[in-house]
Amino acid sequence: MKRKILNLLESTTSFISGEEISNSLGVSRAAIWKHINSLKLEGYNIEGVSKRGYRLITSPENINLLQIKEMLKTKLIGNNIVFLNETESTNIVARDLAVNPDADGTLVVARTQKSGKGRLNRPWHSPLGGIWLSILLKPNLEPIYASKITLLTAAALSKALILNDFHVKIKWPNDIILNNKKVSGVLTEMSCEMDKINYIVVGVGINVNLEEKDIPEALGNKATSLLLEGGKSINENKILCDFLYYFEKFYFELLETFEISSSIEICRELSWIIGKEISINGASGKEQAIALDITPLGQLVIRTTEGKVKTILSGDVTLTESY
Ligand code: BT5
Repeated sequence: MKRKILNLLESTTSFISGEEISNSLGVSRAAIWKHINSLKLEGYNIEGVSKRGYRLITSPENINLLQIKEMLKTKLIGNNIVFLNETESTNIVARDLAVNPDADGTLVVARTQKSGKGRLNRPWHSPLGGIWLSILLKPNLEPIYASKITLLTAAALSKALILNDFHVKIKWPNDIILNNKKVSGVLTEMSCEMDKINYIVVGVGINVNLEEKDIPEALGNKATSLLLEGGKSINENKILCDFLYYFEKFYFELLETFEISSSIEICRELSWIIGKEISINGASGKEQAIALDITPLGQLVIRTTEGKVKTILSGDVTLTESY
């Protein structure tokens, strides 16, 4: 019976009255109430409003603070968690927390973002069903290390997704690609002085349980989700905690050695662009090139159409043939 009630709730985003459930399943209102309470204990977030009925808001697979706290295996990242149903952008929330002296490692997670952002202020679509998070860091490092944090984040995302059987690729420097479509992106923002980082905010978006209807048409053939590629819904809390585990591991490696060797190895091994013709929009404008390698410092090595070999610190890459 519990499953039947759940089927009804899952069939709509609106309220279903107790009477409707009772009539269609032939059970008493008291029995419905009992089953709804038991579903809530299993992690289903069900809203009950008198005279309107019940409405399913989220399933246990969706982000929820309780499960994150249970599964998190990190030492620093997520010691403080700010959990929000909705916000403009988790990166903005994290940035505003940076004045707090104990904020190092704070994790901000939101179920939805109204103005999620990508690099260069491009919009980031953030409906329910994704992981939208920001990590606030206050490392004792020089600003030059900030771009390494983007790469180690991409490496950690890949490790976590591969652990969960999604064979992703990395599009240097900040995209995670699954079956030739973008499934995740990283936005690293920083406040610094000449020789000192004040704080870094690492923003990560992962399309986990987004359905086709959740992806705007304009992104249709460029974006995908774990649900769409794997054919079943995935526990968002597990993906988030697996990611944070690897993120912390690679971040500590940077703090201890000032290098990100393990992450670079992963970025090279899983590169979606090495050996391919690309178009790169970087500091020196747009160029056609072949991506050759990623250096130990995390720069992209390219050979331009004029045959010049160069290293690029950051830029926007597209594959010339398809992407
Ligand atoms: C990124 O930028 O890929 C960085 C995305 C970071 C998002 C996270 S969510 C939590 C945190 N809070 C924020 O406000 N942001 C971070 P970029 O490489 O510039 O890619 C942006 C482009 O990706 C857009 O112009 C769209 O074409 C595309 N896009 C937008 N939403 C998408 C989505 N959900 N999935 C895949 N592609 C998307």
